[in-house]
Amino acid sequence: MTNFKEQMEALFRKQEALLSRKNIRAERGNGIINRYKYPVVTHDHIPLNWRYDLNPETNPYCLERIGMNAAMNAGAIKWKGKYLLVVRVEGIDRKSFFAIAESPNGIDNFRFWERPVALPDTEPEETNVYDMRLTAHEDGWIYGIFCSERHDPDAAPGDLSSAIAKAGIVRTKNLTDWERLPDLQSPGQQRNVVLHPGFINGKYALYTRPQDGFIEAGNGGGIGWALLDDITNPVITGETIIERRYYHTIKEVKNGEGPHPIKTAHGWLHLAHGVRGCAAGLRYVLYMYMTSLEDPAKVIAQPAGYLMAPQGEERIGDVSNVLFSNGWIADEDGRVLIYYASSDTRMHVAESTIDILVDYCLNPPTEPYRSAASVQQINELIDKNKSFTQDEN
Ligand code: BGC
Ligand code: BMA
Repeated sequence: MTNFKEQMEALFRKQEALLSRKNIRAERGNGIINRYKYPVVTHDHIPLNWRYDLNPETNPYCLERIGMNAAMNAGAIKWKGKYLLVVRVEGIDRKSFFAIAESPNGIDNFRFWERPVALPDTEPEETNVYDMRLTAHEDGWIYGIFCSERHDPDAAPGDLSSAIAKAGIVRTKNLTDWERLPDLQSPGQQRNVVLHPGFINGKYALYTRPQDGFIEAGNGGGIGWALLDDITNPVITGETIIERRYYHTIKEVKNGEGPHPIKTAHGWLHLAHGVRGCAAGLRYVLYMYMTSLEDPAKVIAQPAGYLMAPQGEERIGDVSNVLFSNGWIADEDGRVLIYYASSDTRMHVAESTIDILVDYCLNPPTEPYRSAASVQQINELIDKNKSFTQDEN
């Protein structure tokens, strides 16, 4: 009791050491991306005054009063020279909410703003919100599209798991005051909805992920594309699938758009997640594809397989074997910072450049769909390499 002050000071010191720790670039791997050693945001980064009662009178044992479980699936934006993540923070009560963490360099020193995001509470049935994608749109607003989840009113009595996932839409000019627009109206359920940054023939354009049920993509088939006349009355009237799922690939069970695509001289770079089922449950990896500059819904490049899969400590967490990304930042100097969460638990950063990611998308062989074709691809590379292979004697 008497050492409240010391205990609290120790907590603040420990947190400050974590917050100010310099991140370290991992050794060069495959050349495409470079991971950084330390997670950039974790539940330990959540400000102590959101969790502890700092008054020794009312908290004599110096206990944490509101526990935090995870900091994950963050949207990202560079704003006024700072790198911002709109983090999905999840409490020990399993409710998630959004909170902005800011870094001066994008790779370390992320600190949360004073309070969580004040998301307008317009839907009494809305139980959980998560996975916001940020888009600074050509119309001058910054939009956030997130998943809004509620219990399925038609669930059988006693079924407390069936839920309905919809896309909620907010917008802001200063990332502090948020205006909530009506939820996206779509024939089925939606998760992973992302706003394209520019107008397409004068319309707002969305990457969607229609799904039959709460978990199953079912006939939903993949990443969709839909145009909206009016974002303040967001009704999907037509939706085409542009990036499909396939048997025996990394996206056999589900896939979904990550953050909004990045424009390059060669086309739009897309980051997405692919899911397959296995004995250990679902496995989420990150993959890339490109669409054409003239038509951002037309796929022009699909390197085979994943860009990043859970590795080392990333493999373990609340929902193990998951990498998920809904945020990246393309810097003015061509650097790309990929923010990704591992196993629904913590946020990391990996680094690349526009040039490398474009080269990566355009040059590797495309999905072979069959083992025999994979072997053929390898043999072609060996043949091509013959005159370059180093002497082995
Ligand atoms: C969880 C999400 C998850 C989804 C589907 C939701 O209740 O909050 O993290 O992606 O269920 O499993
Ligand atoms: C969901 C996603 C994420 C999550 C993933 C793995 O479908 O929307 O929220 O990271 O599953 O649990």
